[in-house]
Amino acid sequence: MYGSLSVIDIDNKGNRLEDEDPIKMAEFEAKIAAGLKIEPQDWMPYEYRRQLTRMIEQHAHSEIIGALPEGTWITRAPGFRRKLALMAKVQDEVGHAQLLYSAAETLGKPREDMVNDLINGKSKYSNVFNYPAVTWADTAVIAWLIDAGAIVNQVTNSKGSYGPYCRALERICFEESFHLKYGHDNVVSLATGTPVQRQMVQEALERWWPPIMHFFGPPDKMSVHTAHLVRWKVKMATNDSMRQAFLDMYVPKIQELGLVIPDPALQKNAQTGEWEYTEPDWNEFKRVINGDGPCNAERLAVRRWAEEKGRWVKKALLNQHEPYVAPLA
Ligand code: FAQ
Repeated sequence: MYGSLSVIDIDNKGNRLEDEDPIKMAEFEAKIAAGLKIEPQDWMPYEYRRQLTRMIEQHAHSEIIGALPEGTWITRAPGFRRKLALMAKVQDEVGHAQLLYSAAETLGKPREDMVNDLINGKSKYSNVFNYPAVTWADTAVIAWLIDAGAIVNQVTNSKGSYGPYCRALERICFEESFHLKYGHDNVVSLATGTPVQRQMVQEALERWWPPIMHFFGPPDKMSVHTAHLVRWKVKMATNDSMRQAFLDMYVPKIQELGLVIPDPALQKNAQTGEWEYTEPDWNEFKRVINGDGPCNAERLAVRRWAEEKGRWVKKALLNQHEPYVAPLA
């Protein structure tokens, strides 16, 4: 069972594509070309396993850390119904992390190691969750537009080659669609509300636009992993195509609400059909994904705290708890 392989076993398999068995490699690639799924027990080259583990693990971390910016608003949500909906959404995001950690575990990396790599700052997670949700309007923009970006990515990649990841993505997308509706409803309420509410949502859009543009990853010409991942149908579209698909779907919807996207250069080129935009600051992106964003330290501190406080539950479930000693009378 691959599920019980340790990380060390995987590392010992070597990592050069040219070292892989050419017959097995040809069969593997033919299977992918035919649109069949690769399952955990199937042979796969080391690089496919490594890339998938990296990507699914980063995705799982993003969901669990992604619960935090909106989570900070649960106690301050405007009204009981909004609070209930926000709580349900945040809970869903944590559930998505569980599904994704399980999918990543099928590739051999134990969950404990993934969690340790997250809290020790070794693993990446999505850039967007390193920014604060300053006002209630930020939560509305996150739930609408970050979830929209996530759906564009996940619906596309759910048609990919690795069975457990695709099945997790399908399930996640059902729930994300509800999040998107919830976020849209909140943005519409604010955009059609009082002048103060309108201003609040406009300012939130201005804060979130650059991170959203970063969200789809660096431009294709700077992307490190896209070539391998597209070849093996892990990524079913490149970073730039996903960004374009998002702009195509959401720029008209944002403008319909009378909100102004903070990029004067943003326009669709009638000849190419492509959106032209000002490149977001890719140096900022690099800083943020490498640990130096406005909230990186705070986000990891919360996860470390949760790990420490929850350790006794884990021990109890694994039957590793200290035996109970009754106090002396
Ligand atoms: N943030 O060569 P590429 C959500 C890194 S879920 C941070 O282009 P790749 C739900 C990349 O890891 C959001 N790092 O990489 C929700 C690599 O670094 P490495 C998460 C990023 O993998 C909503 C380096 O840059 N979704 O939002 C980012 O081919 C609301 C080079 O980049 C997924 O994870 C980034 N944005 O393409 C939850 C989807 N972009 O590992 C709560 C699955 C790139 O070499 C509230 N992942 N990097 O050190 C993917 O589709 C891909 O991994 C990309 C990046 C497209 C993110």
